Parts: sequence; C-alpha cells; structure tokens
Amino acid sequence: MSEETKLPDPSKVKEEILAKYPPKIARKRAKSMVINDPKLDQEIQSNVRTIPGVITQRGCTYAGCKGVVLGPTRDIVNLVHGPIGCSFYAWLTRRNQTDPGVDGDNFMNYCFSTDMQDENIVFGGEKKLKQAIQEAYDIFKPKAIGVFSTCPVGLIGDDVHAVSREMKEKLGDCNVFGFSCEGYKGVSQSAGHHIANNQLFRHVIGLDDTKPAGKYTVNLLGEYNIGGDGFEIDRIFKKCGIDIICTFSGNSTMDKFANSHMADLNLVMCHRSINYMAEMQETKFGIPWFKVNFIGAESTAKALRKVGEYFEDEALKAKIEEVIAEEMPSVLDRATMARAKTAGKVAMLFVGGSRAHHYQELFKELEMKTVSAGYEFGHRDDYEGRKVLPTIKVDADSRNIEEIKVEADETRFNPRATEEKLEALKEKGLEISDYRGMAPDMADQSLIVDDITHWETEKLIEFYKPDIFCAGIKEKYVVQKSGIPLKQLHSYDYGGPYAGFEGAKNFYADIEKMLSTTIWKKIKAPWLTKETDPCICAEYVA
Ligand code: CFM
Repeated sequence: MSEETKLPDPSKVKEEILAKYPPKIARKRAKSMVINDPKLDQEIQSNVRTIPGVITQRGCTYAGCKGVVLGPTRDIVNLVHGPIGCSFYAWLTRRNQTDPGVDGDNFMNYCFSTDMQDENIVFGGEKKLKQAIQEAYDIFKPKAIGVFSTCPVGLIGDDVHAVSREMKEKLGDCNVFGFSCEGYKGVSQSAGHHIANNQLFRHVIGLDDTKPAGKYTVNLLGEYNIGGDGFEIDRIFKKCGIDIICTFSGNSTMDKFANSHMADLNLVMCHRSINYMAEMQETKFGIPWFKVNFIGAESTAKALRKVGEYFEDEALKAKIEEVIAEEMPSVLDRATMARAKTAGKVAMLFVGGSRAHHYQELFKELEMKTVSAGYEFGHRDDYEGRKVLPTIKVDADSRNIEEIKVEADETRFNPRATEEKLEALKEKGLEISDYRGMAPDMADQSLIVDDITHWETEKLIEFYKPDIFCAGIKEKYVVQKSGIPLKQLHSYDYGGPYAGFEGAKNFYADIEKMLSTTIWKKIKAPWLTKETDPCICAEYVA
C-alpha cells in the first residue's frame, strides 16, 4: 500500500481509550484491540466474557439459538419457555423473509410463550410448559415444536428435554425437542448457535433419506434470508442449474432440514453460526464443505466459480460463466455511478460474527476504505482463520456448551469426494473445510476490535471520522447523534436484499444515497446553544 493510501495509525487513540479503564480491564481490552498487520499472525482475544459495566453490542445465548438459527424456519412452532419479556424481540422484530407458497405452514408471524409467572418460578414451570405444547398442537397441528429455555428455566431446573420427550410420545405425529439455551449459558449469542446446531442435528437431520432430484445438489449453510438475501441467491442458483436442498436456515422448513444430508456439497456462508453443522454432516454422512460469500458481486461470481470447480463439469462451468456475464454489466454500471459519491470514503463495521467481514467486499467495490471492523461474538478462527483452532484454549464458558460426539453413519456414510480430489481443489485455492478469517483481508494498520464497547465506539468515531458506520439498532441513534450515518447490517433498515448481483446494486444505491446527504452533520442536540457551541446555526438556537 502506498504512503498516501496508508491508513492512519490508531496506536495513540488505542492508548487513550485504554487509559480510561482500570488497569486490569485495560490489560484485558488491549488484547481485543489489534492494529492489523496482514502479514503477521496476530492473536485477537475473542469469545471471552464482556466486562461488567461496559455497554456491549452483544446479545444472549437464547437470542443466538431461537432468534438466529431456528427463527427463520417457518413450519416449526418456536415455543419460548420463560417470562414474556424474552419473547418481545422474538416477535416480528427480525427481518427473515420466508415463502410459504399458497398453503404452506408459516408460524413466523406468531409469538409463542409460556408466559412464566412468579408462581411458576417458585413451584416449577413444567406443567405449564406441557399445557402450552398441547395448546400449540391443538390449534396449529405443526410438524414440530421447539422449546427454548430462557434464564429462569435453568435457574429453577425445569427439564425441557424430559417434557419434550413426553409430549412427543403423547402427540405422536409432532417432533418436539428442547434447547438448553438459557441466556446466560455462554458469553454471547454464539453459544446459542452451537446449541441450535446440536439439537437440529440430533432431532431432525437425517430423518428423510429420499434421494433429491437434480444433478448438482448443495446446502447453503449460514444464510438467514435477511431482507430476502436468500431469495436472490436462490434465483442465481436456479439460473445456473444448481439445486439448493436446504438453506440453514433462511426460508427453510423441517422437511428440508430432514433431507439435507442427501446433498452433495455444503456451502458455508456464515462460518460463525453454522460451522458445527458442516463438520457434523461431513463426519456422519461424508459431505464436504467449503466457505463462500455471496455479499459483493465479485465474491458472488467467485463463489459460483468454486461450485463449478467442485463439480468438475464443463457444462456447469460454462453455464456459470454465462450467468456471470449476463448479470455483471448492470452491476458494474451501478457501481461506477455510485463511486462518484463513494470513492475514497471511509467505513467502519461492527456486526455479529460474519457480516463485518463479508460487507467489506461491497465497500471495496464502492472503492471505500474499511478502517476498523470487529465482531460482537466471533471466535479467534473468525478473525485469524481456522488454522488457529488447535491453539484455542477451551475455557470454562466454552466447556459449558455441549460438544456432541459424531461418528460416521455405518449405513449412510458416503464420501462425496475422494481425498485426492479435495487435495487437488485445495491446490486450486478452494478453502476446503477451511476459513481464512477476516484479518488477512483487512488493510495494514486497520484496527480490529472484538466486542467493541460504546466508549470505544465514540472515541474511534472521533478519531476516524468515518463517512458511514455499520452496526445495529442499539448503536444507530448514538452514532447518528455524532453526525455519522449508520447503516444497519442486521436488519438492513428494512432495505435489501444485499446478497448476490441484484443485492450488490441495492447496496451501492443505498450507500450512495446515505453518503449524499449532509443531514447528519447538521443535527445539533437540543441542549446545545450558541454559548456552548459557537458554530451552531442560528435557526437551531431560535
Ligand atoms: Fe452469522 Fe447472521 Fe452474522 Fe449471526 Fe447475528 Fe444476523 Fe449478524 Mo445480527 S448468523 S454471525 S448471530 S451472519 S442476527 S443473520 S446480522 S449479529 S453478523
């Protein structure tokens, strides 16, 4: 990178940030704030407890399990066992889209809760849970009911698994299973992803051995159909003639999960939330996996080409090239148009566990610089790559999350590709069973911050003066009050889709618009006066 394009050195601002913390906290936070050198293997402390008292972006284990992984599946009744407050954010507040067709079940617009009261906390809530399962069954006759534990369930010792077993037996034609995903169970929502993967694998995957039709069959793992992203990816795959058996879990159904082990390949989009499923399916059924990214038009083309390489089929490769050639011109036109406003502008991204990496691709296409990024709850492998997995210390918090023992299924293990083939694909640069992580893709001297606090956010905004900040609803108004536009990347601010080719165009347009307005710079807090801020515009003081 040349001198002019070199990013500013954040060492001083890092020191200033840390100086405010008590020494022990400063030492801990220092390990989670790393000035990136893509040539070095730098350790980034992550997946550790948030410091009490700071304002974190993180959510809880229940959020990761119920909200993220199972939430987008339309025909399972997701029953929350807990006080009603835990259900508030589970009801119509997320943006997973789904397509139930004309007469398919769709329970995503409902909110199911046992509404625990004081009396249930004192005397136990299992009886109420049984009644709730029965009631949900009587009204909706669903194929499946998932029972999600909130914090008090673990504290009082209700056995959601025993209740689920009993009710499954009683109901006969409904798959009932529980999740020990109490909010406190892990250090973040990441633990909830793992718990969700385990229970889906245990109770649903492999129930239907029907051989799917289609020459090239894949599952798309870690794509949650936020803002219709999954629909755009489906459109592209369809055009290429590739069949998606099941998406985990955007626009998914129980039947698709049950049949997913029959696919020939697993494509992993969000590594953080679903790598467990990819590994378990590989071990038990012999399905290889590799990492893809459909955020960014170039990344989309790259991912499609990888699929073509994997299937080693000239006709498929030619079809993929044809689709890319058809889609790309309008994407490039839109990018060129947007670049008039976006080139050289500066972005910061702080999102869950994948998007802070993936969206940097779209900013690159807009010729913008990502100066600082981080995950809320990523692990070291999401930053540094899976090569560090053997060196990650398993602490008490991680040990708390069940690691299920999976072995090859004697009758159904069918390695889809030989070792030699996989090796040859690796040679060609396909990340087979691998993920390189975010750090190697970030610029020299960019700042990586894990589980960023509000204090750190404010200081870094002052330092970098970014043109756009990407995060979620909890950060949105604080950032906007400092005069910086905030783009939500969890819900897309009700825009999107942003995946694939059409999605890239939508994103360029939205960012171009956001960078064209000066409105945020004009905002002044009502308590500011001419005396406290002489630059204030007269009309605001009147
Ligand atoms: Fe994966 Fe996600 Fe993300 Fe995530 Fe999430 Fe999400 Fe996210 Mo919000 S599974 S890690 S737990 S890509 S809900 S769809 S947007 S924080 S970056």
